[in-house]
Amino acid sequence: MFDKVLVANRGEIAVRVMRACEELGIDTVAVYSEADKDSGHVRYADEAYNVGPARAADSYLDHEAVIDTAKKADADAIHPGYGFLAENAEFAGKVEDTEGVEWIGPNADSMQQLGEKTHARKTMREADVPIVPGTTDPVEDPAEVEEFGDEHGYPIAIKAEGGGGGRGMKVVRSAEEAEDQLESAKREGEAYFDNDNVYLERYLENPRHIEVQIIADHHGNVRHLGERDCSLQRRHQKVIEEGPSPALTDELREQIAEAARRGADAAGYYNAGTFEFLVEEDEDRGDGELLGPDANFYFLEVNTRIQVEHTVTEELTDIDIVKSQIRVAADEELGFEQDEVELEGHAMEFRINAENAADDFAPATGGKLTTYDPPGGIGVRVDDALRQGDDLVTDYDSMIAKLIVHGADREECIARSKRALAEYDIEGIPTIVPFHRLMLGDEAFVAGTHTTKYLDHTLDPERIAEAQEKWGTETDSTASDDEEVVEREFTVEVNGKRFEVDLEERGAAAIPAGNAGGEGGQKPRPAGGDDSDDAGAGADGEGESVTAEMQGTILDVNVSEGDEVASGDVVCVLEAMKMENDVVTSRSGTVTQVAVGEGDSVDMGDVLVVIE
Ligand code: MV4
Repeated sequence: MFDKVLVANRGEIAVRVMRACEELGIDTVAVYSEADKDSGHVRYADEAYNVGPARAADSYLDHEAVIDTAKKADADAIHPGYGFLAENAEFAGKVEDTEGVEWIGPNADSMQQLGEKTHARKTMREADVPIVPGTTDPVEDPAEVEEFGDEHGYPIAIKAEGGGGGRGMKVVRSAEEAEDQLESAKREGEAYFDNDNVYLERYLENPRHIEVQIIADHHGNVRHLGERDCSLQRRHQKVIEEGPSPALTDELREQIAEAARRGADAAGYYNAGTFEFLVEEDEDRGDGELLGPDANFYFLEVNTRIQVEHTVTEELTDIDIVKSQIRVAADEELGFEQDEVELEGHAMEFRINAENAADDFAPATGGKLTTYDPPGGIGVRVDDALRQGDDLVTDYDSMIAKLIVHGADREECIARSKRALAEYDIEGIPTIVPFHRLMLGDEAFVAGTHTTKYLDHTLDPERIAEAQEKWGTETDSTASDDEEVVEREFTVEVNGKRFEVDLEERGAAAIPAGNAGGEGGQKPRPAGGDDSDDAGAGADGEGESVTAEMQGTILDVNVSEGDEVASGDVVCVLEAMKMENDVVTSRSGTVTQVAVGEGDSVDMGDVLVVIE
């Protein structure tokens, strides 16, 4: 097993991964950007390293910075979380090629091959996994699109070979649109993925989005952990995920999951992954009716990483997927058979995004968590990295936490979710908690008949506005600080290891600049002595008097009239800004006057002692 893992991510998923490490007895290394100095994942880690500026491309996405940090910290593996570098085959390959550092994920070759959608379609077709009717080779000519339309009818989806998620798909509704849409799909593919190859699929008008969790080891064991239903999406962003799907019979569920398992096996896949499917909805399906084994389901793509919503499956199976990822990456064998995987009850995940749902889900642009009091109790799990008092970091995505609720069945899960969301007390920033509460009372969602089109095309925005009005909290968008931040630099030694420490003191008054030219006087020195050779706080370089560098209280006077002092001697101790500062003279001579006594208050510039 690994001794130390570097987590190449931030926020809740970084903490989630570190928690798994903690339970496995593995030390954790965080990386952070300038924007994340005070973030939760940095607090949680055993060690933390700055990898660059706020801009992700210069920090979290900097391959060399991350790998160099792993080497420097002596980490023996890297876990990428989701997002950032998680699906970057080139980065995975670089980690694989780094002596002494393992990649916690699928091998770089499978990431590369499954990332190429035409290749993935071929692999799945060979493994008897149904793919959406269409092409597996790139199309170049609008005539090919029209031929496909003649044969299979419209609409047709033109997809980028390098695409995925919400990007690089164009819909062709008639032969007239073929040329323009083909051109536009190729342009997008080139711009987003550096690859202008596109392929065709029959476009399903109103599908459900079902995904199957896979975990596989290096010993040929491939298991599926059941499915999740992610049909509630807004502009390709999932907002609520649940499992099992409320729309499938057990028979269809088993067919889809088994297809995914077969596909993973055929692709030689290992570690965690998700197989995405579209399931054709039956337009006439009423409440209480389910999609059975006759329904069409089609493979869409593989996500070669842990996903945000992996927690839903963890609640259903009682399997810690992140721990499993780490174990299989360390060559351990999966400790359970397929028939030992049992799904219990029902689970839902609510993404807690710092967005105003009533304002077209606009992300918050700042703010402070003046109140942060998450729910608890039976069946409630909160994955986050926040504490009350934290400033919102707006440089990355807007998801600040996840609420995951488990119940004996969907009905209990919904009731429990309503309860938990009502308990969730967040003030200072907007969140989509009110939107979630709306959904839990929404007819289509509660009946489980919503599809991927529901939020974008059916739900009345007026109802979102009402929910926000009813359940939204005051936000403090002006929050961010005009408070003073006093920065100091120290070198400290901990257990024989040297660290440069940047200390940021918040809420304190700024340190006055001190005597002009008194270079050494700028830094208050902690009591206990400082034997550096700088000029000394309070000593007036030219003159005869030692003056106060800052406003404060005299704690102790160390000299009396007539005393001989040498440069560097402490003449008194001044307490300022909750610190004891030794006031040192830079002159040698005789003390001719002591102007202060213990307990006196002094202002900056006041004479303390005079030396001749
Ligand atoms: C489709 C589709 C219908 N038919 N493919 C959107 C993201 C991309 N990765 C795949 N997507 C879709 N592909 C065919 N042949 C509908 C979607 C789609 C969708 C899929 C999953 C979840 C939400 C979605 C929302 C809109 C469209």
